[in-house]
Amino acid sequence: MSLLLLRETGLAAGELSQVPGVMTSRRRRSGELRITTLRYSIMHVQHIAYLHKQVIYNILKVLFEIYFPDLNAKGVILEVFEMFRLKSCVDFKPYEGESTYIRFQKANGCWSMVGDRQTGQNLSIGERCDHKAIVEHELLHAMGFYHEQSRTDRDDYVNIWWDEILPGQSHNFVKYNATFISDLNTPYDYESVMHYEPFSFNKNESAPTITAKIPAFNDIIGQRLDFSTVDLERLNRMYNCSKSTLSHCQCAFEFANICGMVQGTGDDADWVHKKSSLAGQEDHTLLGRCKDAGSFMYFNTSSGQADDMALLESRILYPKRTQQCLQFFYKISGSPSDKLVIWVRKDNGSGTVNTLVKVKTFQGDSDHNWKIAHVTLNVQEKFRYVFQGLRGSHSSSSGGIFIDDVTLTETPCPSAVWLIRNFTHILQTSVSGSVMRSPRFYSPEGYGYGITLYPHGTSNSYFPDYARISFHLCSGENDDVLQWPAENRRAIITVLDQHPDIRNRMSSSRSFTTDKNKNDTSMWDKPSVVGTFDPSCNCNRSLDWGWSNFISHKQLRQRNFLKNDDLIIFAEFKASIFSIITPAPNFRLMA
Ligand SMILES: [Ca+2]
Ligand SMILES: [Ca+2]
Ligand SMILES: [Ca+2]
Ligand SMILES: [Zn+2]
Repeated sequence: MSLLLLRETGLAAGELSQVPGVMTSRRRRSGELRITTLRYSIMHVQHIAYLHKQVIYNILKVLFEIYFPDLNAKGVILEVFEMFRLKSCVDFKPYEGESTYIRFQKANGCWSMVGDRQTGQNLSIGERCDHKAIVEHELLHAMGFYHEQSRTDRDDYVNIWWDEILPGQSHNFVKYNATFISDLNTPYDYESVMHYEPFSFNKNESAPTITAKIPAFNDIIGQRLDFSTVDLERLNRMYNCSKSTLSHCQCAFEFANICGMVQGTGDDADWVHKKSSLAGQEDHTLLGRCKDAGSFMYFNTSSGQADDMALLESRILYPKRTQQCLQFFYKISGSPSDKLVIWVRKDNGSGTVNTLVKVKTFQGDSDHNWKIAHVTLNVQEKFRYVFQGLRGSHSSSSGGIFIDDVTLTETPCPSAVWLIRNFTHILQTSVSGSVMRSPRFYSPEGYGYGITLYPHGTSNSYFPDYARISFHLCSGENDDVLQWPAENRRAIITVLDQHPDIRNRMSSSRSFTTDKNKNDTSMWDKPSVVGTFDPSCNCNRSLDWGWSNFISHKQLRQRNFLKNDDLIIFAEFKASIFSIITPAPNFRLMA
């Protein structure tokens, strides 16, 4: 992987004057998409009749208004449905004439009614509301949840500064008594996605309207990453969920039963369930930080014969969808000729799961650190996934193969993964304007693209305490047959929270849809024409478009964003599915 770390002077990213061949002194708007996580309008119609306690349906009927005008918001809404399916038993289906449903609109602001009104009810994802956590917040309202600061016991946890609240907005800070709402036996949660941030509906820019009684939590309240653990506990309690809609399984190997995995027989050796011990022998879940905890699976390649192998097989799994993603962390510390091979064991028609199909091979190299891996499985019947450790033929190994934090989901694997090591060091040694560019990735359609990361923002950034992360197109081998400009495609960038339990991950995710009317006209044209040559990818890179406040340095240090000091960024660039569907007049577009 080639990283370019250099200091740019003077220009904000995305300015036209960076483009070779375009002589312009006009300073156009920079590549700026400022998601207003700090201040966005939420309007709530409060209906006393609809209780926090009230369960609506586990399957919510949803209707996108005809010609819902925002392709990106639609994409975000569909992704949020998947988050609910992954993290709860709530599901969504298109509206088919039911008497009660949610009608998504692009109205003024981000807002929802609270609870089921037993009729078609509106939920607005307005301008700049097309953000994962904001859609989650509004949907939780529709499912019966009020704001966290509306809890009966909130005065034990926060101060409300009534004089600082904008006129007409004080209803957003109302507290309800226990006969009206229930806390579902969960504690007050500063981290809830339903909590306001200090500067919500404030009159004066410098005066907060709500502050935490423990000042340190002022940095936490108002997070808009994802559901908190307690948000999910409540959602799953209220909707009586015993498991999620989408099946998933995971294993951190912290318990002796190793999640029901079994040792292969007829092989040469076994995988060993090992506890973190010496330096270089730590697991990935806890990185050796907790005494007497932190385990992983290990195949020793330092002894034995060439081509010796050991199989570790999952319990039998029953897929609901036809595509799965196996994500895991691995480390090969032995010989570069050691291999980790992923297989699937399927039913060969006899009713037993015994036919092996090879899916992907990971080869050892000189990098003896933990790496993240993704393997797409396309299984439709009961199966096991299998880890095969294979000792190299000419190995002079003093180590082995490590596996930890395995997750299987029925959602697509990310199409691009950028792993940046030693990020704390990068933050310490870079300055405003320092820039790193990812390798070139290819989208499923064949577009080349990359991610630009400014650890301290551009040199003139309003947000020096934030990392700017943005998207750019790269010239590539398919450019002659692709459609240009590359419009109506969604770019999605996710900074991964590396929590071992996927349900507790609060990753930071943002997206936009390419639109030549919103950006500089040449932005999505062929990078070979409008881009600048970069030897690190041996390709042309176009101007980047993204977020100067993608993630704050404070936030990066919280949770598991910098686990093992690795920053992991996922990216997608895909056709917006809605742009393909051209509905006839009076045809209801549903999704
Ligand atoms: Ca572990
Ligand atoms: Ca064995
Ligand atoms: Ca053998
Ligand atoms: Zn709200």
